Amino acid sequence: MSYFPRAGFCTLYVPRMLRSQKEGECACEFEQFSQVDPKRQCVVYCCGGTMLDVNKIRADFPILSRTVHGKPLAYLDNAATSQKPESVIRAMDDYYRRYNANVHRGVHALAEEATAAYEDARRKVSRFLHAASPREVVFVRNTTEAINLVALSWGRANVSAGDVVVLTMMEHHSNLVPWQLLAQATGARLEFIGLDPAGRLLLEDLDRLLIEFGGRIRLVGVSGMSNVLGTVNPVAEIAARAHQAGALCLVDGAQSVPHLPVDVPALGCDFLAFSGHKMLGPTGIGVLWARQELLNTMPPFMGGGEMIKSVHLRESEWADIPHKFEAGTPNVAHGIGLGAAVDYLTGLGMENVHAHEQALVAYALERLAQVPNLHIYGPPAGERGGIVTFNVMRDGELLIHPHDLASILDMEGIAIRAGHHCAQPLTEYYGVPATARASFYLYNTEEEVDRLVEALHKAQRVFGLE
Ligand code: C6P
Repeated sequence: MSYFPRAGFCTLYVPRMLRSQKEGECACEFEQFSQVDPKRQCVVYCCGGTMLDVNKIRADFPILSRTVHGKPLAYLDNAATSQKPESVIRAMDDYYRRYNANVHRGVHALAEEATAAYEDARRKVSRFLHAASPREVVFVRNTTEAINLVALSWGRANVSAGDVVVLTMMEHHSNLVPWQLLAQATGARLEFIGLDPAGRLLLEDLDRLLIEFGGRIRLVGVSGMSNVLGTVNPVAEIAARAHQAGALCLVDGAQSVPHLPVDVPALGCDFLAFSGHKMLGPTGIGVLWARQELLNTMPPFMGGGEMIKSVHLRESEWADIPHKFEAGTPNVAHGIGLGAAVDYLTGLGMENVHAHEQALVAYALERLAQVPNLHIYGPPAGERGGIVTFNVMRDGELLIHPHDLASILDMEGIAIRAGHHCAQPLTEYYGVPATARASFYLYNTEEEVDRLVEALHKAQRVFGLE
């Protein structure tokens, strides 16, 4: 796979040629680094390559060439799960065909090869996050399991009656329900950071809570990027404020890790949870990252094989981290698949992935703004990732139910999600039963956005609104 060389850095991404431009000119002020593709009439990269060669990338994803209801698939449901490149599928196939064995147990060749590949995947994830050591990478099933691990292990040991866990109004159920369970079991209370009208977090709420509850706040939990609004949250700022008050900070990275460059020391958080399946990897494998000192102090999450050093009838000694948290036979094939997904993303460069999505979401917001009766949730381009959630409504009344909208779009071969997106308190806050959501990834194109816009017009015609 090839990608454009990086010759400079620019924060101005121009998704399409502006009308005032001539062929070969770029609207970017650093024009010596910029190039324009005259055939597509569009800036394909700016300042030396922050954009991706999407056609080449699409060829790596077998599923993208299929049709749905006789139309080419436009897969715009990436926040639910991403598609998988050939290299990821091949890595897992290769494991089952050539060296399938259990890990960390046998001394035969297959077992050693499987263990080496599985632990290599852990090293890749560790480098991807800029973690201090692979020992800080705990393999779990998904983001949900990672957060439950923290709530059950760290939470039960460190949170008691009267303590406070601060969350936000935009959390996914996975970063809400585990804390509700902890609060019910311990007598701790939950407090919430609210939103401004554009769907940004009100950091003054955090400051107010830090003053009101002082040293009783044990943890601040926040999503790196909202799966509904697309808001990219100021995680480093929130972690710094939490630490000043003596609290820890957990980041739900389910939507941010697949789409943004991540550097855990720079983020300054204490826990980071994410899922492999949203970042080109398979389902059934996810990660909890935490600092070694913290993991070392935490009790095991589940008991069984793999997580022990020695076992006696009445007591046992735990294995070192990360294995202390990985009871039972792990998901070897999918761990290896996640390693291949990390290789793929690293090969493209996460800055480039992010830049592509920024350009695409800016284009989508501009085009969708021209669709009548469309209410778009969340902040402006530049403050959000590649997620656009909307409803067809007028004067606060839904004109088309999002499920009907998603069904009409499906008939056009366009996959979006409709519902509460497992963030029901947020849907309630906006006073609607559901919303429709298009979410982009590195293989999506402006043409697919155009098809989405066209299909939204069509849906309104079906309902007699246009
Ligand atoms: N959101 C969506 O369509 P799991 O299911 O454990 O892999 O991921 C849970 C999760 C946690 N946090 C955030 C911010 C998420 O977006 C998700 C998954 C999907 O929005 C499925 S509900």
